[in-house]
Amino acid sequence: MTQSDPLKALGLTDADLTGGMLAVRSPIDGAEIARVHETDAADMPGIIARAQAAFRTWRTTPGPRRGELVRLFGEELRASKGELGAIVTLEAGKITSEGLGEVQEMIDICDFAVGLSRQLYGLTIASERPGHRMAETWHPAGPVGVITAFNFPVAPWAWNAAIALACGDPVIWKPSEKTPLTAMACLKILGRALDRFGDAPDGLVQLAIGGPEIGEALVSSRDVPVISATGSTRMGEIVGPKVMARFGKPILELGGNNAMIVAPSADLDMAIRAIVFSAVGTAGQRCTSLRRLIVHKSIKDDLTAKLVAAYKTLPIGDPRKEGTLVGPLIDAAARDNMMKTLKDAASEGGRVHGGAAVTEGVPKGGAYVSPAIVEMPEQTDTVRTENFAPILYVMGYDTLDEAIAMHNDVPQGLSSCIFTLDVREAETFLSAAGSDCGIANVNIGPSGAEIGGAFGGEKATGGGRESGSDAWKGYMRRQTSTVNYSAELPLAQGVRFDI
Ligand code: UN1
Repeated sequence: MTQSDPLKALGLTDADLTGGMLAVRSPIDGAEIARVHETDAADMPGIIARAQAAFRTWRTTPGPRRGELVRLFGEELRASKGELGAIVTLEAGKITSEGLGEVQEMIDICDFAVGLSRQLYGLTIASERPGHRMAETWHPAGPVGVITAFNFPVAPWAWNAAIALACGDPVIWKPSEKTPLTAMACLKILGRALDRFGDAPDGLVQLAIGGPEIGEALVSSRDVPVISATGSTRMGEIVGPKVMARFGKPILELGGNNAMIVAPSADLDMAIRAIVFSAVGTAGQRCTSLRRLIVHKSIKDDLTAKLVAAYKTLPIGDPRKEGTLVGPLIDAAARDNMMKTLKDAASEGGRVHGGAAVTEGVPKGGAYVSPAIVEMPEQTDTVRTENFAPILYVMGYDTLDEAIAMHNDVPQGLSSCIFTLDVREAETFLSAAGSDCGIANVNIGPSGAEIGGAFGGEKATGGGRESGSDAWKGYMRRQTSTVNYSAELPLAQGVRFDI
């Protein structure tokens, strides 16, 4: 298969792939695969106006009919899963199975959103006044700006888009500049669903490709009431306050610094499998990747030795090749950053295993590395900083209280887990005094969450929730209404105002 095959198969034309200013490189070998056209920042007001016009029609289209569009999109995604997964691999460097898994996550959220389109439930509330009925109703919020990152180029967009569409909101998508092709391919697939759907308004889902000025246009527009942004904490620190300053609703999914506590009773074979997948999968470039291992001192040396041995057998290389488990980092800058971080950790007393650039047996031009394990004497500032690379810090603990304190003593609060067979330890970890993260697991690694739950985290992770549970409420506006069906006009709180 040539590199352009899946792109062409999904309907991307030479005009889409050539003649633009934005060079797209595959992390597999650094080769340029396309030059795409960026959106002119001057066009953003028009794009936002089109989304507003689409909103006026879409908000009154019945929810189940909106769900029908999402159902068709899910069908089209099923039909194009192989090609879209291949583009994720080509553009983000994920191994084939993870590229396909990301598309599956899109399909899953479509299924969820189809059901949701018939379940945008409100409440009836007991009124204190006789002959009155109180209710809470959810209405579409308006255009949703979705800003996504390179590491999951399509699934987080789909979490937002499928839910937003079911909720009655148009979508404007600004993908990472590193992964515009997956975004363009998604719009082609969605286009097929829109054709079959028939009467969706123009401009229901629009793509805006480009740099910070595109994001800025979305973030600062009062006509884009919801901004859902995935990326670094630094990005969220800029986006969040700007959206709030104009009273928009930010949904932020930012950095993670996810840990696993391994207790003395843990099933170590299972823990090792979970650790390796979470720390090394996606070359450590998930926001849910395992970055810190907090291990009971009685088993620390044994577990570390087993992990170091397991890391030595990891197949590193071309992510398209059957059997590869570690593909490339996104680019050379990510590799340089990893190497610098390892030096910093070593200078803080860390003992580094692995963590070298790999040039043999891998495609030339890609940034391949051997994943690193770093034994740390304590949780230092370097450990507290998220590094988007396969670096796993190992630290020891004596008591569970100490482990939980260390666990929570980082700025981020996305995902977390404990491996233990002791129900007291497991429940303590999940309790109000346990993990402070948005996601907390027992005997499962921190990555690879299903779409049915709300996804997101606390503290520097931004507090946003996307995907399942009642995250849909973030895409709607809440209306409390009281209807008086009596012939009296009693006032609340017993207030008297007789005229
Ligand atoms: C991300 O890295 O931004 O839980 C999303 C997971 C995936 C999503 C990760 N379902 O690892």
